[in-house]
Amino acid sequence: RFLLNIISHPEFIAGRATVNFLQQYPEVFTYKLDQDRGTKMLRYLANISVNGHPDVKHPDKKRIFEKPIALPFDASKGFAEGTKQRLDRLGPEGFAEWLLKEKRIHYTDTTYRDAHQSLLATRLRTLDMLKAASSFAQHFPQTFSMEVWGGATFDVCMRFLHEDPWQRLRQLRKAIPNILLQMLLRGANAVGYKAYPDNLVEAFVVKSWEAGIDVFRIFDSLNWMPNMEKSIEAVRNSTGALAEVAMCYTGDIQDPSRTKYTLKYYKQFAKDIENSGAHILAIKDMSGLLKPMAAYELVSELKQTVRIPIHLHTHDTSSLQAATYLKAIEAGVDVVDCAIGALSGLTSQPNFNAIVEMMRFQEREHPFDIETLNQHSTYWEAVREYYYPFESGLKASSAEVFYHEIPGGQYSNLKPQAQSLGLGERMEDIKKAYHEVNELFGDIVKVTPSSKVVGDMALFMVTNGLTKEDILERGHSLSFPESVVSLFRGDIGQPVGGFDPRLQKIILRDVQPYTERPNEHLAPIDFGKEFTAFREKFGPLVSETDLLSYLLYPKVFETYWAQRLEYGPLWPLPTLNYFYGLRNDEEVLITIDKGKSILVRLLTSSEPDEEGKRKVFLRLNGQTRIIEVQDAS
Ligand code: 3PY
Ligand code: ZN
Repeated sequence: RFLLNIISHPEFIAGRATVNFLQQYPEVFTYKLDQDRGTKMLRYLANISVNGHPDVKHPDKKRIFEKPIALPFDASKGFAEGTKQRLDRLGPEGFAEWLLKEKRIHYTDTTYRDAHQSLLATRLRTLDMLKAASSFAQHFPQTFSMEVWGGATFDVCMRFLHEDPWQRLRQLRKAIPNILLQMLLRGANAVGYKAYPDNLVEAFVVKSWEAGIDVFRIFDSLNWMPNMEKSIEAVRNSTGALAEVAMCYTGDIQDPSRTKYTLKYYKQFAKDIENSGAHILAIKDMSGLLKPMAAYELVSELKQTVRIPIHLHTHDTSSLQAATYLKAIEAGVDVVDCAIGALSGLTSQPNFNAIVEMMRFQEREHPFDIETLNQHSTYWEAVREYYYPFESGLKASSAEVFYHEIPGGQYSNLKPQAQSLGLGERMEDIKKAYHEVNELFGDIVKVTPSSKVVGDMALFMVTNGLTKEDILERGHSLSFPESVVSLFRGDIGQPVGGFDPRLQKIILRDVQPYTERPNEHLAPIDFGKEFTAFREKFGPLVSETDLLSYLLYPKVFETYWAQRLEYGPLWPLPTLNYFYGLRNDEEVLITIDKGKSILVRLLTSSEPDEEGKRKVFLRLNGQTRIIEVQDAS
């Protein structure tokens, strides 16, 4: 099998295998990792069936799920050429010129990244995506891009889903060969919450590109240009991808009392972004604050300011954002971000299906077959049910967002965070505190990771019953959350207009702040040395991309890897069984590899013995197997 893996590898067939072949393509080793997959998966299923999934705190045992029906992919028809082939043909500059000349409005589908990050705590599993991906790509080759990676999906894959984010990307690339794949990159913070060494960010960009990313949307959580420059350089110099650089939109350009983030500010920022080498400018409205008339004004002005295409992103928290898209489209925006109907709205993106209908018979219409798009939505509606434990509980949109300015991606996380601190009933106070902290911090841009700091501070104030005045008057005697100290030290960069020196002194006391790029304080990674040490620690089966996962999230990777060895790859497990296990007498057919399936039935389980262990009786392909599971209840 090992030899077969090598000789059937595309690089080997193409005659490009070098002495580094095994290091470059460690996946040829996977046969070892995946030995005995059936038994390993059985172990997972037995455990979940007895103990439940640790992430599902209160399962509704009576809940009935409908079977999601994905639209079939017709392999005989293949894929029509799309934006991916256009980028390959024209290169990034040529592609951006083409886009700029396009009259039709273009759409990015965010279903596989931001939509579920914002609605379902980022829990969507690869298998559910793969079931619809090729069919979507076959039916809608005219889609501009699909945002499928980055942001919080990277660590959540490993932390909560037993998945390798790199494998997810490679699988999606294979399933969607004709549409640009897009990711969200937090500039100097890569896909993390803090600054990383420059050469780690660069290596991350290169490997992401190799694994399938075509569009890097780069942003900085404080709108600080120096934090984005290295990532832009990496995309431009070391990949053939598009560098889409974002200005985060906050405040309200039409409110005369908001003097920091004005139209003038955004125009200057857009100019700086264009000068930095961006192929596309993104307006990243992470909280959904860009109102329709403001969008018209902003986009019209930016169109006069820069000569690169403009891509608009928003969250529909207030329910106003379809109108924002309409006005932005009138003003000439080139691309807008939408999520498939069933995963749209509220803290997610505006409804793809509805926006397509809005544009029907209009001058800038980009035709999409609405019936097929609706059928896709029906699939996602059924899939969404599986993830009910991760719903935010938000039932309606809310204009309150213009007051608290909480980003869509953070909103659904803040509640569980509050609950874990015993503040579940105090959401109203937390939103108020969030607003107050923003004022206290001098109106800063709030998006990962700066939004997390504002959230931490808000929770700190509510927990301790503190007001803004208390912080300013008695702050010297308070012990602030570590993330707050770190922000004021300069660890995630410099905010627009700098920090308020009085507050900075209160929070930092004797700690010295700095204003250089945080990454400049970090020693570069010696990848050769690190890789050797990494393999010594984790064995020969870990790959170069695993090393990047480890360097970004050491503890998370360590746990993920231990579970990977114990349970094998769990992505092929149906979501229903992944989260809820099997009921007595339930049988499931699981495709664990191309053409290889296992049939599993849970027969019964014994009462716990004196040590609390249960015997779980299962049938694997007709053979009875007994697995001992420690009952954790
Ligand atoms: C992220 O960084 O994950 C975001 O979605 C920011 O909006
Ligand atoms: Zn977003």
